[in-house]
Amino acid sequence: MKTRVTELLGIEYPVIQGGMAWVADSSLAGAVSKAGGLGLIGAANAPGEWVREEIRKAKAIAGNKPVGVNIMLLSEHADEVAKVVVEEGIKVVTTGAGNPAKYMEMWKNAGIKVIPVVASVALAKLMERAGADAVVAEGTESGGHIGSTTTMALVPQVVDAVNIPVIAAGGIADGRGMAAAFMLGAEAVQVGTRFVVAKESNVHPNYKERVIAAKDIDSEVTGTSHGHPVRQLRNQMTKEYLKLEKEGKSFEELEHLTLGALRRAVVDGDVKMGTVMAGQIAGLVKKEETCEEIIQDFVTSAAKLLKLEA
Ligand code: TUI
Repeated sequence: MKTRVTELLGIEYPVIQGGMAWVADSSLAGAVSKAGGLGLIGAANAPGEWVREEIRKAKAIAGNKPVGVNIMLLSEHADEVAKVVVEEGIKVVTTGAGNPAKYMEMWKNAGIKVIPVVASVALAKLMERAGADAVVAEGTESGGHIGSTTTMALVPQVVDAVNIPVIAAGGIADGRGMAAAFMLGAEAVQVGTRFVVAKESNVHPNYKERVIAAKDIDSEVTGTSHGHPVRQLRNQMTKEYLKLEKEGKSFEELEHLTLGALRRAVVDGDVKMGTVMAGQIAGLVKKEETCEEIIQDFVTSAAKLLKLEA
């Protein structure tokens, strides 16, 4: 399964782990990279020094294989983290929730491969012109902060609009989804939800159980009214939030429900009032497995469907 993405990143399999806030730590990222995919530390809202420590721990797990960092551009620490990745010799950076153009020159000068996550053709084209090495085209099926176009519609349109390789994300949790993404022109997949329940994932057992119990129709999108739509699994918090949102409450009046809520779910296991971010494909995720088992399942099944050598 050699593609331009495996060549660009120096990885064995075209499977990239999503840079999930509070979830994608050194344990998960190190294990994904060790298993031949690309593991990413999710910097989210964390300070630079936390990211530095996690990079070092992940490298110790992954050995000589590459580990990347995902930078969430809405973070107040984004400038600091952008420098930490250079100082720590990181070779791959993905970005989310914004336009990373202002960091591009610094990263390119440091030999970093830059892969912005985009939810539209317009941003994909802008990123190619700014020097991106690839893009992740992320459909609205994804968990967390999302755009509005589906993976099925977004991926081929981005593929036709740019010459750099495209990585598909959103709604992909097994080899069938991976094979479908390749048929749309993608050269790798980014996977989030299935890695949330990996053995090496440190999320609270309640969070894993909630993902494993999820059905196809169990996700909701909150925050649409103030321009930051976030997909998560339905619970008491989303019910209260959506009711208030429907009543036209302001961002300030809603904020108390979501402040620190991802941490409450991931770390404390409060899956009733916490934010349980997961994609629409959660219903397909049925068991806890090691990252190696997950990646091997993806590639053997996709290769069979695509009639390739695994
Ligand atoms: O970033 C993600 N997923 C995320 S970030 C996150 S933390 C967060 N929590 C609450 C509110 C906001 C963030 C949880 N999940 N995926 C990549 C992604 N990027 N999806 C959509 C976008 C995106 C959206 C708008 C990228 C750029 C953009 O506008 C570009 C511009 O020009 O500003």
